[in-house]
Amino acid sequence: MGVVNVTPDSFSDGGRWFGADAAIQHGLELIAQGADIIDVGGESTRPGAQRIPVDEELRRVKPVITELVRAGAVVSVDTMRAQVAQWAVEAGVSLVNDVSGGLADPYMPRLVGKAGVPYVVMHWRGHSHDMEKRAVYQDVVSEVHDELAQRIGAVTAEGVDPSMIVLDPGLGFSKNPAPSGAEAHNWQLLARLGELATIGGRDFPVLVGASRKRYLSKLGYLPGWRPPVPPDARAGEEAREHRPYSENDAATAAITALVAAAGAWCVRVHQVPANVDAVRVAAAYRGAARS
Ligand code: PMM
Repeated sequence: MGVVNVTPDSFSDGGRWFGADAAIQHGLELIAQGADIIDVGGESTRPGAQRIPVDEELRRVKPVITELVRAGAVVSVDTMRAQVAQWAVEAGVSLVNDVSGGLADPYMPRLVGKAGVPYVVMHWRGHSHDMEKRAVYQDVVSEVHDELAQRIGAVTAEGVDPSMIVLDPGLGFSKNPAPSGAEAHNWQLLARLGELATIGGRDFPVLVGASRKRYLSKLGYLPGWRPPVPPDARAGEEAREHRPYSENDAATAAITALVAAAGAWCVRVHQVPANVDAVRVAAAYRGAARS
């Protein structure tokens, strides 16, 4: 799944594809590079982000989704709002990707159930403006598992067909970015992905959104890399703390290989070619392991 963020402020690519034409071109490029699904979102969920009005979200995604559907792409809409999902489903998107797993908008599960499209239910504990303070767990894997199980119960009660649900551990969302130790929530979820997929005796497909996130920046600077010198104040500040998000593509591809080998159904990534290769590596590896 290739990401097209039509936002001025997303985590790693905010502003790059903000204009509709640039976003459409980028989506078409990701397909040409091997993405099977294009995920189009109009609202940034970076830590600390404030919400935007629904009209603005629709204004951002409408031309991009319309054009990508017209080009024959399999399109997913990344939204927490039923109103946006409804427009997108009518416009021809194949999948609703709701980072709140139906918690942000009570009308979402019923809408998705009626539409009969696949539904990505991500682990989420609250909106971005204060999600970091909710990163408190005794055992992150069992708590994420149990909270996802609750969401499955809630959305199926609203009419979502369980066979249409894709689970997502929500890397970076109310998860501590620490690289090791008891607080390394993202790494523990990745290492024990298989435990998350089985809920109520049923195995769900799993989507992993590891791409470029902050916990990868905590791995340390790449050999030979030097922080940029201000005047770019944001880049300077970011670089002093940890390496920039744009330097995380190789680490992302490494994670893709690991989770694909562990049986993940989909990876949501910003940069496609290396991740297509990583998926091929995992397929060959799994094939050999089976034989
Ligand atoms: N992460 C982001 C946005 N949407 N959707 C799913 N299903 N899973 C994710 O992990 C996820 C998502 C935030 O990442 P970005 O703003 O860097 O694209």
